[in-house]
Amino acid sequence: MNAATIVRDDQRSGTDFVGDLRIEWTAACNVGRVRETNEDAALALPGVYLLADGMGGHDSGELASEAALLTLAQAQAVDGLAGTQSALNALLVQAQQRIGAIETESDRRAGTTATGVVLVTEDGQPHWLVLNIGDSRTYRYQNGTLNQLTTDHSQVQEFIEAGFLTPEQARTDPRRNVITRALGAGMVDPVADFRATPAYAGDVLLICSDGLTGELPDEEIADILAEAESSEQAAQRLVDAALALGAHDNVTVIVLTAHESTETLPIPAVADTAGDVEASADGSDV
Ligand SMILES: [Mn+2]
Repeated sequence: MNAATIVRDDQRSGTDFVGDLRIEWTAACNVGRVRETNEDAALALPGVYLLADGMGGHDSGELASEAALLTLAQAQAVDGLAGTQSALNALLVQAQQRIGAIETESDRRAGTTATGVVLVTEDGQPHWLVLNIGDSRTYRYQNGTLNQLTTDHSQVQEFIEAGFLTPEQARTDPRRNVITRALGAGMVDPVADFRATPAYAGDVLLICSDGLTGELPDEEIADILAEAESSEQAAQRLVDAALALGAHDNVTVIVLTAHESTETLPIPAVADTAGDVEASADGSDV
């Protein structure tokens, strides 16, 4: 664990070799044009790519997002999805305790979202184990289509599911900042969603805070990903597009692309999403 791996007010890129995959990633975290502090943070370690969007006012949101990521940075991609998921759940409990200990100057408790992926081998096949708590998002861009792999834990998401709002209405609804799950923020136990999907060379993942999706509809995000020639260019252009639209919140993106690391181990370029596994927080389905 290394505090230098936290990305805030910065843009960093790297290449990780994990199993048979070469992962090219860029994490960009920008304060935006309105907020005085940057409560977002990103983390990239080989096979672990996560971000957190903190809340709580003064510096407590910054401390909360950093505490969450430094705790989750201890995640080891142990063999198997179920073992990794239970290790992550234990780390989420630790993170919740650390965040609960952050002093705040108001009655708003420190808290944070967390989302992203851990690359895990299951039955010899690499999988993205997707984690989410709150309203930050993880997407996969594949064959020209942007698919949100996570479901927001927010009041407007509940209105969408009830048929009261369209996703586009929700994006600008005044209630869009009300989240229903978080790490800390006075919530009782951290309840994350997990989902596993096979990882293939050619995969493009986008992990982002609501400072991106609050400014840009999915179609515009997909267009930027389609035209970018690298993870670095995609991340830069996504942040630039949010800034051009006013960047009313902190904006953080992690773009990662998976490539074959060797020529002797061909991996199908098109994912078979029928192999997806969805699981609840208790891990019973993994
Ligand atoms: Mn935010």
